[in-house]
Amino acid sequence: MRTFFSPAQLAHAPTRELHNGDWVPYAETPARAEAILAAIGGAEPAVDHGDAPILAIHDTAYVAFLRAAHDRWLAAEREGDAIGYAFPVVRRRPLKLDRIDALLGLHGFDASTPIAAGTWASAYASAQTALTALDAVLGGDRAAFALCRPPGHHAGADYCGGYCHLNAAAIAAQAARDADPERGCARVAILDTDYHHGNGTQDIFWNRDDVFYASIHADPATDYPFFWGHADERGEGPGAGATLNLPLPHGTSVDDYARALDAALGAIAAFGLDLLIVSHGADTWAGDPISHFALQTADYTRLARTIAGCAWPTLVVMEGGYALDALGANVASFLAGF
Ligand code: Q9C
Ligand code: ZN
Repeated sequence: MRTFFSPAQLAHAPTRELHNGDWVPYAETPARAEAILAAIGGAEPAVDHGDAPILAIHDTAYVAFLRAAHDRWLAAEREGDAIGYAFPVVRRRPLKLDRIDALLGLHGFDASTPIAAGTWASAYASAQTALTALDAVLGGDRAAFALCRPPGHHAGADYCGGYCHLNAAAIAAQAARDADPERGCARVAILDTDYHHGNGTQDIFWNRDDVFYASIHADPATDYPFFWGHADERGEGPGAGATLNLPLPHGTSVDDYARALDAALGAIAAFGLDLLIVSHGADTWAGDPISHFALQTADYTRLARTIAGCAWPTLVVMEGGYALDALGANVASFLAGF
Protein backbone atom coordinates (compact mmCIF):
# COMPACT_ATOMS: atom_id res chain seq x y z
CA MET A 1 0.00 0.00 0.00
CA ARG A 2 1.33 3.46 -0.86
CA THR A 3 2.25 5.54 2.18
CA PHE A 4 2.62 9.31 2.35
CA PHE A 5 4.45 11.60 4.75
CA SER A 6 6.09 15.02 4.64
CA PRO A 7 9.21 15.90 6.69
CA ALA A 8 7.57 19.26 7.57
CA GLN A 9 5.30 17.22 9.87
CA LEU A 10 8.28 16.90 12.25
CA ALA A 11 8.50 20.65 12.98
CA HIS A 12 5.75 20.62 15.64
CA ALA A 13 7.55 19.78 18.88
CA PRO A 14 5.97 21.18 22.05
CA THR A 15 8.00 20.50 25.17
CA ARG A 16 5.35 19.79 27.79
CA GLU A 17 1.63 19.38 28.48
CA LEU A 18 -0.62 19.64 31.50
CA HIS A 19 -1.47 16.17 32.76
CA ASN A 20 -3.38 15.49 35.97
CA GLY A 21 -2.34 18.83 37.42
CA ASP A 22 1.33 18.67 36.56
CA TRP A 23 3.64 19.35 33.64
CA VAL A 24 4.81 16.23 31.85
CA PRO A 25 6.82 15.76 28.62
CA TYR A 26 4.59 16.13 25.54
CA ALA A 27 3.40 12.67 24.45
CA GLU A 28 2.67 13.49 20.79
CA THR A 29 6.30 13.75 19.65
CA PRO A 30 7.98 13.89 16.21
CA ALA A 31 9.68 10.61 17.18
CA ARG A 32 6.27 8.92 16.79
CA ALA A 33 6.30 9.56 13.06
CA GLU A 34 9.94 8.53 12.80
CA ALA A 35 9.19 5.23 14.56
CA ILE A 36 6.33 4.48 12.17
CA LEU A 37 8.46 5.40 9.14
CA ALA A 38 11.27 3.15 10.31
CA ALA A 39 8.87 0.22 10.75
CA ILE A 40 7.13 0.56 7.38
CA GLY A 41 10.20 1.42 5.33
CA GLY A 42 9.66 5.07 4.42
CA ALA A 43 7.01 7.03 2.57
CA GLU A 44 6.36 9.14 -0.51
CA PRO A 45 6.27 12.92 -0.06
CA ALA A 46 2.98 14.80 0.04
CA VAL A 47 1.87 17.08 -2.80
CA ASP A 48 0.75 20.60 -1.81
CA HIS A 49 -2.99 21.05 -2.40
CA GLY A 50 -3.02 24.58 -0.93
CA ASP A 51 -5.33 26.16 1.66
CA ALA A 52 -8.66 25.60 -0.12
CA PRO A 53 -9.36 22.02 1.09
CA ILE A 54 -8.45 23.07 4.65
CA LEU A 55 -10.81 26.05 4.47
CA ALA A 56 -13.58 23.75 3.24
CA ILE A 57 -13.61 22.33 6.80
CA HIS A 58 -11.99 24.92 9.07
CA ASP A 59 -13.15 28.50 9.65
CA THR A 60 -11.04 31.24 8.08
CA ALA A 61 -10.57 33.00 11.43
CA TYR A 62 -9.38 29.77 13.08
CA VAL A 63 -6.86 29.07 10.31
CA ALA A 64 -5.55 32.65 10.57
CA PHE A 65 -5.26 32.20 14.35
CA LEU A 66 -3.38 28.90 14.04
CA ARG A 67 -0.96 30.30 11.44
CA ALA A 68 -0.06 33.32 13.58
CA ALA A 69 -0.59 32.07 17.15
CA HIS A 70 3.01 31.32 18.06
CA ASP A 71 4.32 34.58 16.56
CA ARG A 72 1.69 36.46 18.57
CA TRP A 73 2.76 34.57 21.68
CA LEU A 74 6.36 35.69 21.13
CA ALA A 75 5.20 39.24 20.35
CA ALA A 76 3.49 39.22 23.77
CA GLU A 77 6.97 38.51 25.17
CA ARG A 78 6.20 34.95 26.14
CA GLU A 79 8.60 32.05 25.85
CA GLY A 80 8.17 28.46 24.75
CA ASP A 81 4.84 27.05 23.60
CA ALA A 82 1.56 28.97 23.51
CA ILE A 83 -1.07 27.52 25.81
CA GLY A 84 -4.46 28.86 26.88
CA TYR A 85 -5.86 29.15 30.37
CA ALA A 86 -9.35 30.70 30.03
CA PHE A 87 -12.04 28.88 28.06
CA PRO A 88 -15.45 30.39 27.22
CA VAL A 89 -17.89 27.61 28.11
CA VAL A 90 -20.88 29.96 27.83
CA ARG A 91 -21.90 31.67 24.54
CA ARG A 92 -18.63 31.21 22.72
CA ARG A 93 -18.86 33.80 19.96
CA PRO A 94 -16.39 35.45 17.57
CA LEU A 95 -15.62 38.60 19.54
CA LYS A 96 -13.00 40.92 18.09
CA LEU A 97 -10.49 39.99 20.78
CA ASP A 98 -6.83 40.15 19.94
CA ARG A 99 -5.06 39.23 23.12
CA ILE A 100 -3.35 35.91 22.44
CA ASP A 101 -4.64 34.36 25.68
CA ALA A 102 -8.23 35.13 24.67
CA LEU A 103 -7.72 33.62 21.23
CA LEU A 104 -6.12 30.49 22.68
CA GLY A 105 -9.21 30.03 24.85
CA LEU A 106 -11.65 30.80 22.06
CA HIS A 107 -10.01 28.32 19.68
CA GLY A 108 -9.22 25.46 22.03
CA PHE A 109 -11.03 23.26 24.52
CA ASP A 110 -8.19 21.92 26.65
CA ALA A 111 -4.88 22.90 28.22
CA SER A 112 -2.97 19.94 26.79
CA THR A 113 -2.61 21.16 23.19
CA PRO A 114 0.23 23.72 23.08
CA ILE A 115 1.04 25.65 19.91
CA ALA A 116 4.77 25.68 19.19
CA ALA A 117 6.87 27.46 16.56
CA GLY A 118 6.43 24.63 14.04
CA THR A 119 2.79 23.82 14.72
CA TRP A 120 1.20 25.47 11.71
CA ALA A 121 3.81 24.06 9.29
CA SER A 122 3.30 20.55 10.64
CA ALA A 123 -0.50 20.63 10.84
CA TYR A 124 -0.65 22.03 7.29
CA ALA A 125 1.72 19.31 6.06
CA SER A 126 -0.28 16.64 7.89
CA ALA A 127 -3.44 17.74 6.06
CA GLN A 128 -1.56 17.71 2.74
CA THR A 129 -0.40 14.17 3.46
CA ALA A 130 -4.01 13.05 3.88
CA LEU A 131 -5.04 14.82 0.67
CA THR A 132 -2.19 13.20 -1.27
CA ALA A 133 -3.06 9.72 0.00
CA LEU A 134 -6.69 10.43 -0.88
CA ASP A 135 -5.60 11.12 -4.47
CA ALA A 136 -4.09 7.63 -4.61
CA VAL A 137 -7.39 6.07 -3.54
CA LEU A 138 -9.51 8.24 -5.84
CA GLY A 139 -7.07 7.27 -8.60
CA GLY A 140 -7.91 3.60 -8.13
CA ASP A 141 -5.72 2.26 -5.33
CA ARG A 142 -7.68 -0.05 -3.08
CA ALA A 143 -6.11 1.52 0.03
CA ALA A 144 -3.51 4.14 0.97
CA PHE A 145 -1.91 5.26 4.22
CA ALA A 146 -1.49 8.89 5.28
CA LEU A 147 1.06 9.05 8.07
CA CYS A 148 -0.60 12.09 9.58
CA ARG A 149 1.09 13.77 12.52
CA PRO A 150 0.11 15.87 14.38
CA PRO A 151 -3.18 13.97 14.55
CA GLY A 152 -6.56 15.55 13.77
CA HIS A 153 -9.70 13.90 15.12
CA HIS A 154 -10.15 16.12 18.20
CA ALA A 155 -9.97 19.33 16.11
CA GLY A 156 -13.26 20.93 15.09
CA ALA A 157 -14.07 23.62 12.55
CA ASP A 158 -12.68 26.38 14.77
CA TYR A 159 -10.88 24.74 17.65
CA CYS A 160 -7.89 22.60 18.53
CA GLY A 161 -7.58 20.07 21.36
CA GLY A 162 -6.28 16.61 22.21
CA TYR A 163 -2.95 17.14 20.36
CA CYS A 164 -4.95 18.00 17.20
CA HIS A 165 -5.02 21.22 15.16
CA LEU A 166 -6.32 20.49 11.66
CA ASN A 167 -8.68 17.55 11.15
CA ALA A 168 -6.95 15.66 8.34
CA ALA A 169 -9.62 12.93 8.12
CA ALA A 170 -12.41 15.50 7.86
CA ILE A 171 -10.44 17.53 5.31
CA ALA A 172 -9.93 14.38 3.22
CA ALA A 173 -13.62 13.41 3.54
CA GLN A 174 -14.71 16.83 2.30
CA ALA A 175 -12.14 16.76 -0.51
CA ALA A 176 -13.52 13.40 -1.61
CA ARG A 177 -17.03 14.89 -1.65
CA ASP A 178 -15.79 17.90 -3.64
CA ALA A 179 -13.68 16.01 -6.19
CA ASP A 180 -14.79 16.14 -9.81
CA PRO A 181 -17.70 13.84 -10.70
CA GLU A 182 -15.76 10.93 -12.19
CA ARG A 183 -13.51 10.63 -9.07
CA GLY A 184 -15.73 12.18 -6.40
CA CYS A 185 -17.62 10.39 -3.64
CA ALA A 186 -21.26 11.09 -2.84
CA ARG A 187 -21.10 9.23 0.46
CA VAL A 188 -18.12 8.91 2.77
CA ALA A 189 -17.85 6.95 6.03
CA ILE A 190 -15.26 7.63 8.71
CA LEU A 191 -14.37 4.76 11.04
CA ASP A 192 -12.45 6.04 14.07
CA THR A 193 -10.35 3.37 15.80
CA ASP A 194 -8.36 5.68 18.04
CA TYR A 195 -8.63 4.94 21.78
CA HIS A 196 -10.21 8.37 22.28
CA HIS A 197 -13.48 9.58 20.83
CA GLY A 198 -12.94 11.85 17.80
CA ASN A 199 -15.10 14.69 19.05
CA GLY A 200 -13.86 17.13 16.38
CA THR A 201 -14.79 14.84 13.50
CA GLN A 202 -18.17 14.09 15.08
CA ASP A 203 -18.85 17.81 15.56
CA ILE A 204 -17.89 18.70 11.97
CA PHE A 205 -20.30 16.17 10.44
CA TRP A 206 -22.95 16.19 13.23
CA ASN A 207 -25.71 17.68 11.06
CA ARG A 208 -24.77 16.03 7.78
CA ASP A 209 -26.25 13.02 6.03
CA ASP A 210 -23.45 12.55 3.47
CA VAL A 211 -20.63 11.65 5.88
CA PHE A 212 -21.17 8.86 8.41
CA TYR A 213 -19.07 8.88 11.58
CA ALA A 214 -18.57 5.66 13.56
CA SER A 215 -16.20 5.52 16.52
CA ILE A 216 -14.99 2.73 18.82
CA HIS A 217 -13.34 4.25 21.88
CA ALA A 218 -12.87 4.28 25.62
CA ASP A 219 -16.04 5.23 27.47
CA PRO A 220 -15.96 9.04 27.92
CA ALA A 221 -17.41 8.48 31.39
CA THR A 222 -13.86 7.46 32.35
CA ASP A 223 -11.63 8.86 29.61
CA TYR A 224 -10.78 12.00 27.66
CA PRO A 225 -12.57 13.83 26.00
CA PHE A 226 -15.32 13.17 28.64
CA PHE A 227 -17.99 15.43 27.14
CA TRP A 228 -18.46 13.65 23.82
CA GLY A 229 -18.60 10.09 22.53
CA HIS A 230 -21.43 8.78 24.68
CA ALA A 231 -23.61 6.09 23.11
CA ASP A 232 -26.68 8.34 22.92
CA GLU A 233 -24.96 10.83 20.57
CA ARG A 234 -26.39 9.95 17.12
CA GLY A 235 -26.27 13.21 15.11
CA GLU A 236 -29.00 15.78 14.55
CA GLY A 237 -31.19 17.23 11.80
CA PRO A 238 -30.31 15.69 8.43
CA GLY A 239 -27.43 13.96 10.26
CA ALA A 240 -29.69 12.14 12.73
CA GLY A 241 -28.53 8.52 12.72
CA ALA A 242 -25.30 9.26 10.79
CA THR A 243 -23.18 9.22 13.95
CA LEU A 244 -22.52 5.98 15.84
CA ASN A 245 -20.60 5.83 19.13
CA LEU A 246 -19.49 2.51 20.56
CA PRO A 247 -17.81 3.17 23.93
CA LEU A 248 -15.94 0.25 25.52
CA PRO A 249 -14.61 -0.28 29.06
CA HIS A 250 -11.03 -0.31 30.34
CA GLY A 251 -9.36 -3.65 29.71
CA THR A 252 -11.13 -4.31 26.39
CA SER A 253 -9.30 -7.00 24.41
CA VAL A 254 -9.57 -8.15 20.84
CA ASP A 255 -12.71 -10.32 20.94
CA ASP A 256 -14.88 -7.59 22.43
CA TYR A 257 -13.21 -5.02 20.20
CA ALA A 258 -13.92 -7.19 17.13
CA ARG A 259 -17.61 -7.37 18.06
CA ALA A 260 -17.78 -3.57 18.21
CA LEU A 261 -15.94 -3.39 14.89
CA ASP A 262 -18.51 -5.72 13.30
CA ALA A 263 -21.29 -3.45 14.59
CA ALA A 264 -19.57 -0.36 13.20
CA LEU A 265 -18.92 -1.96 9.81
CA GLY A 266 -22.52 -3.19 9.66
CA ALA A 267 -23.83 0.34 10.26
CA ILE A 268 -21.41 1.74 7.67
CA ALA A 269 -22.51 -0.87 5.11
CA ALA A 270 -26.16 0.00 5.79
CA PHE A 271 -25.34 3.70 5.24
CA GLY A 272 -23.76 2.88 1.87
CA LEU A 273 -20.48 4.50 0.86
CA ASP A 274 -18.09 5.30 -1.94
CA LEU A 275 -15.08 5.76 0.34
CA LEU A 276 -14.02 4.64 3.82
CA ILE A 277 -11.64 6.78 5.86
CA VAL A 278 -10.13 5.01 8.86
CA SER A 279 -9.00 7.45 11.55
CA HIS A 280 -6.59 4.96 13.05
CA GLY A 281 -5.09 5.20 16.50
CA ALA A 282 -2.62 2.69 17.91
CA ASP A 283 -3.27 3.92 21.45
CA THR A 284 -5.59 0.91 21.90
CA TRP A 285 -2.42 -1.17 22.41
CA ALA A 286 -2.12 -2.83 25.84
CA GLY A 287 1.08 -0.99 26.75
CA ASP A 288 0.06 2.51 25.67
CA PRO A 289 1.17 4.99 28.35
CA ILE A 290 -2.06 7.07 28.37
CA SER A 291 -4.67 4.42 27.53
CA HIS A 292 -6.37 1.37 29.03
CA PHE A 293 -7.36 -1.15 26.34
CA ALA A 294 -5.59 -4.50 25.95
CA LEU A 295 -5.03 -5.02 22.20
CA GLN A 296 -1.87 -6.92 21.23
CA THR A 297 0.35 -6.15 18.24
CA ALA A 298 -0.89 -9.14 16.20
CA ASP A 299 -4.53 -8.18 16.85
CA TYR A 300 -4.22 -5.19 14.53
CA THR A 301 -3.72 -7.43 11.50
CA ARG A 302 -6.90 -9.36 12.34
CA LEU A 303 -8.92 -6.15 12.79
CA ALA A 304 -7.56 -4.59 9.59
CA ARG A 305 -8.37 -7.78 7.65
CA THR A 306 -11.96 -7.47 8.81
CA ILE A 307 -12.06 -3.90 7.51
CA ALA A 308 -10.27 -4.77 4.26
CA GLY A 309 -12.71 -7.68 3.77
CA CYS A 310 -15.47 -5.15 3.17
CA ALA A 311 -13.62 -4.21 -0.04
CA TRP A 312 -14.40 -0.50 0.15
CA PRO A 313 -11.82 1.97 -1.24
CA THR A 314 -10.03 2.91 1.97
CA LEU A 315 -7.87 5.79 3.14
CA VAL A 316 -6.11 5.12 6.45
CA VAL A 317 -5.21 8.31 8.34
CA MET A 318 -2.93 8.12 11.40
CA GLU A 319 -4.25 9.49 14.68
CA GLY A 320 -2.84 8.61 18.15
CA GLY A 321 -0.56 5.97 19.68
CA TYR A 322 2.09 6.89 22.26
CA ALA A 323 4.13 3.78 23.11
CA LEU A 324 7.22 4.76 21.11
CA ASP A 325 8.92 1.37 21.34
CA ALA A 326 5.90 -0.51 19.94
CA LEU A 327 4.20 2.10 17.76
CA GLY A 328 5.98 1.17 14.54
CA ALA A 329 5.22 -2.53 14.93
CA ASN A 330 1.60 -1.84 15.85
CA VAL A 331 1.02 0.35 12.81
CA ALA A 332 2.87 -2.07 10.52
CA SER A 333 0.67 -4.88 11.87
CA PHE A 334 -2.49 -2.90 11.06
CA LEU A 335 -1.34 -2.00 7.55
CA ALA A 336 -0.41 -5.64 6.93
CA GLY A 337 -4.10 -6.51 7.19
CA PHE A 338 -4.75 -4.57 3.99
N1 Q9C B 1 -4.41 13.82 31.57
C1 Q9C B 1 -5.10 11.51 20.47
O1 Q9C B 1 -4.91 10.35 20.75
N2 Q9C B 1 -4.78 13.95 27.23
N3 Q9C B 1 -5.25 12.44 21.39
C2 Q9C B 1 -4.93 15.06 28.09
C3 Q9C B 1 -4.97 13.97 30.28
C4 Q9C B 1 -5.24 14.22 25.92
C5 Q9C B 1 -5.20 12.11 22.78
C6 Q9C B 1 -4.19 14.86 29.39
C7 Q9C B 1 -5.26 12.97 25.08
C8 Q9C B 1 -5.49 13.29 23.64
C9 Q9C B 1 -5.12 11.96 19.05
ZN1 ZN C 1 -6.14 8.83 21.02
